[in-house]
Amino acid sequence: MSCSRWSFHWSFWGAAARPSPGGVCPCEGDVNANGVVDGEDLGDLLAVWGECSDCLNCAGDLSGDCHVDGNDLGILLAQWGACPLLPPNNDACANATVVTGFTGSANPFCTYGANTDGPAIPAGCSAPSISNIFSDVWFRVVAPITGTLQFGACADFNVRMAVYDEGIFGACACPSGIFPAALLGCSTTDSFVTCGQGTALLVPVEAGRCYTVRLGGATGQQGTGNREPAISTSTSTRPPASSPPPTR
Ligand SMILES: [Ca+2]
Ligand SMILES: [Ca+2]
Ligand SMILES: [Ca+2]
Repeated sequence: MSCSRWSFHWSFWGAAARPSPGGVCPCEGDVNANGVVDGEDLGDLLAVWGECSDCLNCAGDLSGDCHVDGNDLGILLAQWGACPLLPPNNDACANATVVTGFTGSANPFCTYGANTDGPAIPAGCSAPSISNIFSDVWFRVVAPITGTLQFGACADFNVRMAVYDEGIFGACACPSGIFPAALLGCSTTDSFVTCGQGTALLVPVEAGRCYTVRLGGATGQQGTGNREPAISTSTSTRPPASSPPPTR
């Protein structure tokens, strides 16, 4: 089990939007992700009216069709007011959010109202050592290539992270239960140049294998942030699976 701590600099990460715990997770219509749908969101939506310049990173496109138009305005107006006090959708490991993109764009997450459903962390798995990851939310990654998975997060709270292997039956699995997924590594909040409270792990991964990422906080710590998955091939190049015999 690899339990090293890793430090990086992410120049593309900005500060998280919400500074203090005790809020609510953003809801549909909450364009600026501050827990309430109001005139600020309306202004943000109208400011990007029309076709999205980036379909995957278009905050005003609430309907997900790469256009900011009357449909999105209708969604916003229907959600007007404070976002409901609901736990995040990926609060339970069984409902982990599937990660498919490995780009540099920001991917928001929120732990307000999340329960701690992951197991305790064994001593020595991070520096400084942690006993648990509280108010955890979950993500799943099926590695598209064999290489190194870098999973990082930049948050507005004291964030912690763990990465687990797939189950013994060769499928995605959670770290609790009769056949728990094995812990591969964990990390605590570190300081970064552009990220006040961030954390990251590097995990060697195999193509097609499922990995489960757990994000949470220190005791009593909840909040929002951006996660950043990245994957790269290992530095050693592998020969092709089969090479034709030389001919002359
Ligand atoms: Ca808002
Ligand atoms: Ca839309
Ligand atoms: Ca949870």
